[in-house]
Amino acid sequence: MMSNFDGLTIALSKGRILDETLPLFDRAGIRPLEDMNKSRKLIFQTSSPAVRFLLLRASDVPTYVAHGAADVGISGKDVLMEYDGDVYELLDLNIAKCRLMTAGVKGAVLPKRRLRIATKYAKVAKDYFASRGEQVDIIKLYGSMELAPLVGLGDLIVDVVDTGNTLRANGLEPLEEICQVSSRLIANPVSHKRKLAQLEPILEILHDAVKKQHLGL
Ligand code: PRT
Ligand code: MG
Repeated sequence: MMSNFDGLTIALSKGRILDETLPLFDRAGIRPLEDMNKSRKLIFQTSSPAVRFLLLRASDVPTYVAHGAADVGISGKDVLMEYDGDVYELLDLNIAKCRLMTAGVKGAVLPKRRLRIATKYAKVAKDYFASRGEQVDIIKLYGSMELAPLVGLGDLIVDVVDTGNTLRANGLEPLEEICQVSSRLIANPVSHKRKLAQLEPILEILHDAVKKQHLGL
């Protein structure tokens, strides 16, 4: 149906990123033609015939962009740090902010042996502990990390934390901050060259919208 679409394809994900991104694109005059939160569709036409949105799992956005199935996309820095493929990071949108942190059972004393880290952020966790000269064993998970240390799966977790309420509700405490996280506009390197004329005005408006949003305007 849209296979010969030659405009700009933008990959987004449901939830926080969509909720905080749509107002930014709105400022650029780009609005989906139907409610992306209610529809079951995965491809959305917008008020600009030259722009369409894809709705993906957050962790799949860099994959679509790296392979050129989407020209640009919006991804959390946490997701990008785990991703191996080739994408350009064009703009820090300063949205969906949180922190990557280590966390453990409240008050627990860590064992002296090599630590086991339960996380979906295997690469981030490995690099973080290696940078401190600590060898750890990574236990790869895909979600609900808060559960793991409560039932003896791992000594610590590495996860993104916003308010910390989820950790507290599960008897965990945040320990160390690994880095700050926000969402980034990423691009396929070839699209970035080939579609620059189309991309540049949108980039400029987004850049401006981020600045204004930051100043509360
Ligand atoms: O949920 P799904 O498996 O589809 O994918 P996802 O979890 O990667 O997507 P989504 O939409 O939950 O997150 C998208 C991006 O939002 C992440 O990649 C982060 O960059 C960013 N972000 C910002 C967050 C949070 N804040 C956040 N709080 N992502 C997840 N959380 C989780 C947190 O881990 C905790 O379990 O939300 C829960 C509530 O956080 P607290 O600390 O406020 O309790
Ligand atoms: Mg989630």
